[in-house]
Amino acid sequence: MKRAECIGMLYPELDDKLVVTIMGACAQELYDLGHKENFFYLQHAMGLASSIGLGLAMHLPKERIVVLDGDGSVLMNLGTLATMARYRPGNLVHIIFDNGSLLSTGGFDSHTTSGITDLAAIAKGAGLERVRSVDSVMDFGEAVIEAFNGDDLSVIVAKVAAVGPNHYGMELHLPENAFRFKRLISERKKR
Ligand SMILES: Cc1ncc(C[n+]2csc(CCOP(=O)(O)OP(=O)(O)O)c2C)c(N)n1
Repeated sequence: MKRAECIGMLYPELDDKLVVTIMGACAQELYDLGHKENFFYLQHAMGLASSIGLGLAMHLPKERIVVLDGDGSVLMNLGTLATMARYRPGNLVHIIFDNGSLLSTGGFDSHTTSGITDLAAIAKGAGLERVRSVDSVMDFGEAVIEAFNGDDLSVIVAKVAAVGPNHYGMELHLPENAFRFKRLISERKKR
């Protein structure tokens, strides 16, 4: 399965949520479907999308936070899984697209290539309880619905092909995206 297919399936469900993505291919695939003000593409800071998502989830209990992550990024910040398990905000859904690759910087193999490292097992070992590993679009959709309908922190490790967009480039740069995202959160807090 391709990450773009999963993101396409997810896209209509994201309007009422706050979404944080990693940089590069994943961000581009979401952006290409049409930017929305509730999307924050964390450029450059590899590994930290989950930490930002965790912070948002803990401080905004009325919001549902979705993090779109990558295997390389999670491997760079494995401690995030233990911190998530410890604080366990029920409004956080952490989706890890595991393509076994550092795709956005040339497609180098990551440690999950050929099943060497099992991120779902690491997440469970870190203390996370709702962890699902999926490798079909159907199972991905089911796991997402289950996560969105539930009220416990969920991790979905989606095994995807190491393919991405055929172009990179956004009209929206990081500072502007960050300011607008923060403003949107402030507005929503007043509701
Ligand atoms: C600290 C740091 N190191 C390296 C990079 C360069 N970099 C940007 S994206 C990326 C690969 C990310 O891999 P993954 O999270 O698996 O996502 P994918 O690109 O495969 O979608 C790398 C190495 C960076 N942005 N920050």
